[in-house]
Amino acid sequence: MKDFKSSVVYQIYPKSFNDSNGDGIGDLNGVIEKLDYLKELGIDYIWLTPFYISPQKDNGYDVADYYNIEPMFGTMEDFQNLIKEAEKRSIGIMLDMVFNHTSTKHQWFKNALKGEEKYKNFYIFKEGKKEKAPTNWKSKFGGSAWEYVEEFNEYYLHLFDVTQADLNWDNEEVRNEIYKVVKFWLEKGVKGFRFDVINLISKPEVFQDDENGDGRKFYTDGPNIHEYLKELNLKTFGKFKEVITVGEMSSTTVDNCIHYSNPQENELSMVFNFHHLKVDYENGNKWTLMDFDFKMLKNLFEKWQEGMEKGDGWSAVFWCNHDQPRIVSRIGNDKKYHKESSKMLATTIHMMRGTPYIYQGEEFGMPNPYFDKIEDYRDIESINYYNILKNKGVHEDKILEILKSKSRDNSRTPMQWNQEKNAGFTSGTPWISIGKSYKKINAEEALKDNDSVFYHYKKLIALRKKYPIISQGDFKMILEESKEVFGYTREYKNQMLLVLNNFYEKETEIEIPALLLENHKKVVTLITNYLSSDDLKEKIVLRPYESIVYYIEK
Ligand code: TEU
Ligand code: CA
Repeated sequence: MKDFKSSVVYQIYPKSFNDSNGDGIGDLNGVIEKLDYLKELGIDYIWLTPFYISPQKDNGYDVADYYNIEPMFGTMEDFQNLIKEAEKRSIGIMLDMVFNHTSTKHQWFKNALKGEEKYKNFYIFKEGKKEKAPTNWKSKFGGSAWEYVEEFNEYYLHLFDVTQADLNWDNEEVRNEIYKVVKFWLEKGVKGFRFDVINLISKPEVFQDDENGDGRKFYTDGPNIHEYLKELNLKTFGKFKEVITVGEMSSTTVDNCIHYSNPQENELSMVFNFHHLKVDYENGNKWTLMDFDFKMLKNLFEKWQEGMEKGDGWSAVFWCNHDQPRIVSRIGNDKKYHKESSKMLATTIHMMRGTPYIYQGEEFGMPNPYFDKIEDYRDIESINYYNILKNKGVHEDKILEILKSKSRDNSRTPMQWNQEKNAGFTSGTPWISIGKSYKKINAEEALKDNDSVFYHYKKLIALRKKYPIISQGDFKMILEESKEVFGYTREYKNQMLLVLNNFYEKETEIEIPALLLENHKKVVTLITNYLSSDDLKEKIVLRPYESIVYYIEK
């Protein structure tokens, strides 16, 4: 049995991973073909984003049937085969469960639209007038969170796209249907679950206008959320001790996340939060251009690392996923310091307290694709905001600049496998264009180069297996005042890790606090991103994006 604290999860967005049959869309057999590659990297679990029946308005996060596989991804037999082949390589499969909403093409919603009371109660319908929605809440993809249904003179709630109707978790029948779905996949041998925006499922009793926000304060970490998660745990995966779970928590708090993930609570194994990925949002607004705020980033890491540790909670630690631009383009430097900055960012995450998640392509430093026309974009959120900004009078060029840095499609371009046509992703026409960098930055090149980003990730994973301090140690931030360096220690028994990361191109000298230099029995440099780095001493010069980890025994 694997321990999730010393495990590493690899996220696959099947549509963009590997196409086995030339239709331009990645598929489950494509994943099977690449299992040996993932085995080489050393990961423990694969999290697959949704491949269920879906009209694909939001690339599968709009589920129309939880029990069947969208034919373009493959068949149930392919899926069983994937489980079996992964298991042979000691890799567990984690599934993505989207239970805040269903597609409006789901049979439940279709029945609701026919006026069947039972199914109307599966969703959140509220009375309203044609001119005025029940509340002023905003959808996370832009526009109102309510859609009017003429026949009923009512609105239904959709926190995301209008084709993603929110489920009514206060209805016990809905909860039982959901538990059935989880059990169905458990019986197929699934080893983990990622629950999509799970902290948004419990809606308030009274629906009212949000005077100073978009409504999120009423439904985020809502009134019955902990009760519902406990029930989900008890009625489904709780009996399967080896199954791991991670909840995607939108706009959440440390206290709630402790509650979600403290083992005594019997809710989830761990949680994602996104606060550290909003440090380049001007005044909290994603659709702007801004350099990342390093001070804010450091403060957030400190707050979450120390807070979660105090409450015995557990975090998923990560930079990248299918909703986020590529980190080497966002915080690193994907031109001059591609390797150095990719490795530094990797070390920063993998040495923190939590379970690291790697998003496909991150392991060799895949950058943003730098699309320069609107036709290249596929993502519903990007296209919605393109129109919203256009209507606000923002200049086309400016909008394209913003999308180039912020669009979710930055992470969704095909996996760059090699230098061949379509980066080796498909023999057909890819559903979304390939990134410009693929000739230089791809998996095959990375595997040929001993000093590549890939081998750095591989080493980080191997170190986690060898040194319990990496999963068990207590976290403390050091060098708080540094404007360039994020430094921290981890402590466990008589051991210590000292982790130094220069987030900038500028060379910088740091002073190691005297206390950390005393009484050493043994000091080893565990990993760095230069051929060799300074030994541990009072003053250390960090070169551009240099990152060093010292292991100390006292
Ligand atoms: O994401 C939730 C979510 O909050 C993000 O989509 C967020 O709104 C966006 O990145 C901010 O710009 C999850 C899935 O990861 C995402 O792919 C889905 O679109 C969404 O839920 C709806 O299911
Ligand atoms: Ca295919």
